[in-house]
Amino acid sequence: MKKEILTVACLTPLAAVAVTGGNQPDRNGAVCRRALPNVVIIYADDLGYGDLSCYGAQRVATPHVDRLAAEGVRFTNAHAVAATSTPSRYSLLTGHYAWRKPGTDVAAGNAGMIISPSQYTMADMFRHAGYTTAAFGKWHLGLGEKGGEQDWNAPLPSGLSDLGFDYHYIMAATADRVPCVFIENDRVADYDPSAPIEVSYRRNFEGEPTGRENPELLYNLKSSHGHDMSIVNGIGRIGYMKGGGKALWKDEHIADSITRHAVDFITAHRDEPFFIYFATNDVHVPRFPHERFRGKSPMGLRGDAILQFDWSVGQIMETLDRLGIADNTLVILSSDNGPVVDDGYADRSEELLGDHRPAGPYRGNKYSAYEGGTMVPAIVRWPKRVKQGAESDVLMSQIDWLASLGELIGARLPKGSAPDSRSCLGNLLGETHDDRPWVLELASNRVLSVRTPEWKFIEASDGPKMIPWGPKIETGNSTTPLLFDMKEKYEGRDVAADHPDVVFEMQSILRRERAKND
Ligand code: NG6
Ligand code: CA
Repeated sequence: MKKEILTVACLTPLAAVAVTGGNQPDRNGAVCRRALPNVVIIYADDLGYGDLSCYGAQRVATPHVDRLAAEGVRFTNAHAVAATSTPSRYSLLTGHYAWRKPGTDVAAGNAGMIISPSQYTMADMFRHAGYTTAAFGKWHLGLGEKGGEQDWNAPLPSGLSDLGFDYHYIMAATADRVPCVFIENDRVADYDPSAPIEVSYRRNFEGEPTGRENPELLYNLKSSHGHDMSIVNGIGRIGYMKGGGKALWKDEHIADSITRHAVDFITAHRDEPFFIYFATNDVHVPRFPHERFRGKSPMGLRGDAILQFDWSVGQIMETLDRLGIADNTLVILSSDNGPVVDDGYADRSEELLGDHRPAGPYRGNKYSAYEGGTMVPAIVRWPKRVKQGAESDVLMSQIDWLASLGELIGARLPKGSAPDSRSCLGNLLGETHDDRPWVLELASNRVLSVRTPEWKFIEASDGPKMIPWGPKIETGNSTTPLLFDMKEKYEGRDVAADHPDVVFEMQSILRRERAKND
């Protein structure tokens, strides 16, 4: 089911004046199309607020990311919408809070499409404005119409082309979930007809080894919890698969493959405005970077994966520089959720962490309701308009990036689309400092928090204090509501009892927002 694509190649005249300084389009829209800035979103996976040297990391150096920060604006109060991947990505790409929609929690590798083709996405927005659009890397938002029923040996009947992407080269879910193959434009890339692919999240296929029964076959990485089903490339995964042959990825080549495809795409489309969603596999588990990076950080494989992420950023920038288009490309770098150290593989990241603080000064990690779950690095570089070396502590959320970028390119969003996204373009470009009055954060157990410039409120819930399945992470669950004064960055002292009025106000915000679902 394809959406009708309008071929609006131009900005509205008003926006054209703002961006081009008055260049008017010719009849084919050529001038105005080229005047649009390219937009590249570099979206890391599980990269924490404290994981980059420009955010204070000492035990790992990230010179390419640091360059973006030095030449752009670095945000110190930017939030992902959720503390896990699928709901964060869903919200970023649709401008609709994932908690409003059932079925948006961490997706299996054979989940059906979570964003429905009739929803308006960020990619639709760029495509309608005349951009060529592409997605690379981690998808994790489902493919095909019905979960569990995809035929991976034929073109998928629905996928990213129905969501506004002209081109895609993606992983269906995460590197720790089957199927372990890349999907290029709805088909398994490098498909190997001699090894038909079967996938199940319910049962294994006859005669296929698993991490649980054949741990001796885990020659690249052993699991620390879970990840004991199919074995691919000597690494245990979540879910069962059979076949794949030459199409199966090698984890050590994932960053190279994703990056090469993005570089080729940029090179081919250098003369037209493009929007790229570049979603790296780094630094998610299983961490098994290329040998160029393995052993290169003192922090083990997690640190090595950060180095590999930085390299990927460098490759994108080098390509933009080489083609002479870096100055007219708006690059946004961020992460889908907070960091996690041991997330299910015995990669020694915990033992070798030393005094590195992946979440910086914040409490909690990925999955948590505490700030460590959603506080993420965010950097915007666009030399044409963004001041160099700026820093901003404006309160912002990725939920607003769709509307903000829409304002930048003069997009007219269809009525009812991106309902939770508000433009804060000035903030995103470092030109204004208008705090969002509040930001909503979704923890992995669906508990909602409200963050304002001054306060952090976590609603009451009855879940466990610690994540129950393995990683040593505080959830932030509490049977009474929690309130923290964010002058102290670490949420250590609950002051709810001292400020019943603030607690009431925060509860009202949640009530009002939830009521919009009805
Ligand atoms: C968890 C996985 C974890 C990771 C996470 C999703 C186990 C034991 N843990 O269930 O490894 O894949 O899901 O991470 O299987 S996310 O960043 O994609 O949301
Ligand atoms: Ca993630």
